[in-house]
Amino acid sequence: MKIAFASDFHFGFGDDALAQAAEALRQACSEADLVVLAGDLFDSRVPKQEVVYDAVRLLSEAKAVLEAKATVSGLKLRLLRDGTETRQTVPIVAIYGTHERRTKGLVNIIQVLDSAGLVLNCHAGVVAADLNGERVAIQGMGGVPEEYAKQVLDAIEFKPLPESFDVFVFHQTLRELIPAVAEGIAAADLPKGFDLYVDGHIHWARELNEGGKRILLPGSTVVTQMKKSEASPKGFYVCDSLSKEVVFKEIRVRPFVYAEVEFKDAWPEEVIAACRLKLEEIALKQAGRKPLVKLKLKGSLAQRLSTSAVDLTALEKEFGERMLLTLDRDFEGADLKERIEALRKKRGETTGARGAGAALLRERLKERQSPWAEDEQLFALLAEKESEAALKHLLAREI
Ligand SMILES: [Mn+2]
Repeated sequence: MKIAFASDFHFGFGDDALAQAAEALRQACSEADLVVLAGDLFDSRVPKQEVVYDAVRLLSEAKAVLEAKATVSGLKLRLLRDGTETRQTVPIVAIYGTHERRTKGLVNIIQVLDSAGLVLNCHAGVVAADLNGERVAIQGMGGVPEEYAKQVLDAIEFKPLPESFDVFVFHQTLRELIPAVAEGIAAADLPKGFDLYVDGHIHWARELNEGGKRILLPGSTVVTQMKKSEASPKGFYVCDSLSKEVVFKEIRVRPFVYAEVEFKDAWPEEVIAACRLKLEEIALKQAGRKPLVKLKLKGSLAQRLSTSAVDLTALEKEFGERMLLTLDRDFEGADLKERIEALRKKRGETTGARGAGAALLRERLKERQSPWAEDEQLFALLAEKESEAALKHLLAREI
């Protein structure tokens, strides 16, 4: 049996996300009997209806292709979930990722797609696929906050099925890959005995072997963070469950170029000239789609000039027609105050006023020694603007 593993489509993250997911999914359907999606199909917890519309159309198309194939090949599917076993026909298996995860009591978009018959949600469940006497079993766990991952893994007690090619699909950071996330799980924490482990979440494709566990990271199909690590090929994996062979299939994507220029005690005009030279060089190499380009400016400026002394607006305008350009000033020694300000601004943008509001509310509740101060679900519901659900939650619990 051929199984395709893809991940992190991030529907809703601009036009590239849809176009590149479509390319990956169409190619995966033409090459595999079964498609497994390892989370973050969508970029947000509550995607816009326009985004859902596009995704539904794409998945319906993929489902039709795979179902037609299954009719010819005789592929049989069963889903074991919540203590019941059901016969299924949809050869697309999915879990939710960190971007789609919602708090207890709320419905996530993968559950919506599952109930619409477009995917089989295998979070805490098993999809068993039989093809001509050969069996593949896919089990999974959706993306949870890193600090709870081990706990959830242990609670569900995943076990491989007898006499099958067993795949465990999840959506977490692995300490072996990103040691900085100290609370994350390590390969040793993963359930034992599976033939293959497939992890979403990490956006670059890679195959690794940790302590005898074979782990595949399909990576994302779109660049969502302009980091050096995202400048690697995008695509999906196809695994042959009989030969156990795995092949990476690259897809066509908008080119992403990450480059750095380094300076020492440079004057602003020197910085601009060097950047222009580098950008010309990048632009010349590109043919076809407008590339995404990130140019990082490193090193130091003359006489400890502030980074604002380097005016890059003309450069941005000059190359705007030829590329989607981001210039990142990362000069050392420049105004520390300025950098701290920038960092603060960035933090404020991501956590937002909502986070500050929640912190204030919690503080007030603590002052009054209210037991609600510790109620994580209440805060999660408020953060998702689910005021009605929050009210219900308040009324349901007697304190
Ligand atoms: Mn992701």
